[in-house]
Amino acid sequence: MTRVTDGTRKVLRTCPLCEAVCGLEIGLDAEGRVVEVRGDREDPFSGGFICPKGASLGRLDEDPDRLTEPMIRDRGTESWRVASWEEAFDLIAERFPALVAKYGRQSAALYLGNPNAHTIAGAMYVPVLIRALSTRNLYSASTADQMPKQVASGLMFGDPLTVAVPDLDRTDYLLMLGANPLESNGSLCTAPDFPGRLKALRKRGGRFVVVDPRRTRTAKLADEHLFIRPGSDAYLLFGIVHTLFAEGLTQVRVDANGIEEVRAAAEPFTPQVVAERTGIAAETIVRLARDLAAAPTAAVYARIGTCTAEFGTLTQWLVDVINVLTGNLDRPGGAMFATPAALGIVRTRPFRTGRWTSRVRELPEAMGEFPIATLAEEIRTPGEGQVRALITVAGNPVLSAPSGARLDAALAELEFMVSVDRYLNETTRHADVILPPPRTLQSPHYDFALLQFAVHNYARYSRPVLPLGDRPSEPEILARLALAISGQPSEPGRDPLAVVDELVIAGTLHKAGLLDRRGELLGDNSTEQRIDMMLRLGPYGEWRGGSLNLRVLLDNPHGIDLGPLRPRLPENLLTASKRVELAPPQLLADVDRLRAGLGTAAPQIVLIGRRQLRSNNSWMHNVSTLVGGSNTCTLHIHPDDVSRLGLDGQAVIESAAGSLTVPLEPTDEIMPGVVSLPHGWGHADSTQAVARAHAGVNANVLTDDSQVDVPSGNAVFNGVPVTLSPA
Ligand SMILES: Nc1nc2c(c(=O)[nH]1)N[C@H]1C(S)=C(S)[C@@H](COP(=O)(O)OP(=O)(O)OC[C@H]3O[C@@H](n4cnc5c(=O)[nH]c(N)nc54)[C@H](O)[C@@H]3O)O[C@H]1N2
Ligand SMILES: Nc1nc2c(c(=O)[nH]1)N[C@H]1C(S)=C(S)[C@@H](COP(=O)(O)OP(=O)(O)OC[C@H]3O[C@@H](n4cnc5c(=O)[nH]c(N)nc54)[C@H](O)[C@@H]3O)O[C@H]1N2
Ligand code: SF4
Ligand SMILES: [Mo]
Repeated sequence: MTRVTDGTRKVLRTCPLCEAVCGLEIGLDAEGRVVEVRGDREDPFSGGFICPKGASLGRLDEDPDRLTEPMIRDRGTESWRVASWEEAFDLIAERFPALVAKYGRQSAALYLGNPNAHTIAGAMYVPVLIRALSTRNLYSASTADQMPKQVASGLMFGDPLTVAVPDLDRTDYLLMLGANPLESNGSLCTAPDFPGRLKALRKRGGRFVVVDPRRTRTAKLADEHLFIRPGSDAYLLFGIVHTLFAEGLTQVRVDANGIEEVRAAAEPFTPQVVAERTGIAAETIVRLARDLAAAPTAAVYARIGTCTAEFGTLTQWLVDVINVLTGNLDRPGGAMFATPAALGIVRTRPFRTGRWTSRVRELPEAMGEFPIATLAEEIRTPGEGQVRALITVAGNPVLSAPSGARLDAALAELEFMVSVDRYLNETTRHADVILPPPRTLQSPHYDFALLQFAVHNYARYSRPVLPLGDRPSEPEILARLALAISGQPSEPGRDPLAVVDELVIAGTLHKAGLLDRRGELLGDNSTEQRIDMMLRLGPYGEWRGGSLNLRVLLDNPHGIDLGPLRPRLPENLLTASKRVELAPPQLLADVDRLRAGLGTAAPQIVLIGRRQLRSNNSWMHNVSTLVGGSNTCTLHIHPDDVSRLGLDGQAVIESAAGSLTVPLEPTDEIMPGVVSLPHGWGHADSTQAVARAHAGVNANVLTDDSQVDVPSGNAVFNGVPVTLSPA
């Protein structure tokens, strides 16, 4: 894996910074400093692709403002001091269990942020923490992101992780809504070099259409771009479904229940009726339906612009309804399911939501979580079960949750808070204790979550490339935190990580009837042995008639190609009927809300978000090579709106939730009546020097936590009514 040239060594590992899972080749000097980062050309999935963030991995990992040691804050002050790991865990063991004893289990809450989808700690060790907490107050970035897709998929296929992805490399026609992979590099569609894959689609004669209120870089690459009124994607998709039925274009190829119910539900949404609401002409909607039906293969794909919206779940449902009705679900070139190498979470019962509801607003749980949109009121509303203590792991909800300013104020009222995070930032400044994870290069990597959504089957494991020294790994931090909140001091000489891993290994092998094979598991430590076990028990695994195990991945450090996506139905269905459920009652019930929306007048100006290539939510603004230029926090606005409203330079933007003063960036790449502000900014008080100098404003001051997508409880960030006035 390592080769030595003039004192530097080259190491290989997966980039953990976004969902594209690119292979990297990293040059390290004798002191372990990163001197160069390139795309790994021998990676069979990413083929050498790299983006500016991956290229800055060294700068990010070596950021001098990163925390390297635990921090303790003196209560009621802003004054922080460095502490030892023992002192930090002892303080938690002293305070946390006492609070829970006083107020009950539900008084403790956990928030899990986005990087948990990218780390081994998040995938393998967060469950230990959840078990130790045993509270219903679980929250994550999922309800500010993809929960609508998971609820729709869960109800249709029985498992919320059974998410169909466009078969990008083989499709003839791609309809993409609310995604901008040329900036984001793709989401819920793991595809390194997404731009190259889109160019290849066109080159092989395929067609690709983008639906977005902005003419994005992705839209410019497409054959056709359609502007759409924010929040109206469900109307457009229903118009397409209506047309498919009206013109006899349906050709269902999978076993599905509910086709007639879908036809009836689509009845009122004629292309003529939805045209005004969407801003897309009826003839265009009819043409889209005909093109989707006529293409040899086609896929509809819709991402964050359509998830974080008023009708997020209905939109995600209709995406797969169209994939089914056009005969494209589960066939090459259509929308397919990956076959990831590692054994995933084994569910045995069909997915349901609402098994319990939140205390204050009675919002249903989904996947065991409550919507992040209700956390602030759960903290601020007195009564039994009021949240008094919070743990955050890899999250910055003050900048990423709706009504961020309200949440900011709520966090200040907590009696105790612990954050596992690499920075002292807008959220963690409220903590009593911050526990920093080690550097990325000191951590192993395997993409448990993201390879579930890959457009090609693939596996790659990276060992840590730098030694940990005497500090704990992030898995160990989580294991020790789980002990501390349970009031158990960590015993010297007892490795809590090995204890956790042994329990999991024994339990899994017992269920599989393979306890006698324990001795065969490979790996330098118990984490690696667990990974080996999941590979052996996975669909390509040595214990399942294949040959895959950890040894194979260690021998292939560039990663291995496990072949194109292959049909999975009905084997991967977990619905009670063992058929695709096209018309889940819970979703049909929400169609009334959509119909009611047709009658309401559209607001004059609505706010949407956008992503920036050299950014990642809130936490990469402290690297000078990444900020500045196009990566600044400005309000995109159409020049006609600027002159109509008499604006100049800056404007005051106001919503039901709050107001901000923002610099304007007039551009005809956005629809009139729509403005766009990126999220993740607002670092005016930051202790991070570069981020403070490029502060921007918190877009989520404007978003409103009282608005959620009903079936999933997901936050609504796009289509927020706002007014603008001169600053
Ligand atoms: N208005 C608006 N709001 C949005 C969105 C939007 O489009 N518009 N998008 C939403 C989406 S899709 C998401 S995913 C959420 C993100 O919401 P969050 O996950 O809450 O926010 P991030 O900014 O990703 O914060 C990640 C945190 O993890 C820390 N971190 C980074 N790496 C590690 C690590 O290895 N270990 C640990 N322990 N910590 C680490 C960082 O320092 C940072 O504090 O934001 C949502 N908010
Ligand atoms: N460079 C970079 N990459 C990232 C991130 C980042 O912050 N920066 N964040 C990561 C995360 S957490 C995620 S979840 C993914 C998200 O990945 P994507 O889903 O590709 O996210 P965006 O680039 O924000 O693209 C969303 C698009 O939706 C459009 N849009 C807004 N409202 C609507 C609407 O109502 N209807 C339609 N049809 N379109 C709408 C916006 O104009 C925008 O172009 O990106 C990930 N990758
Ligand atoms: S596209 Fe994503 S995974 Fe690839 S180098 Fe950039 S940040 Fe890393
Ligand atoms: Mo996200």
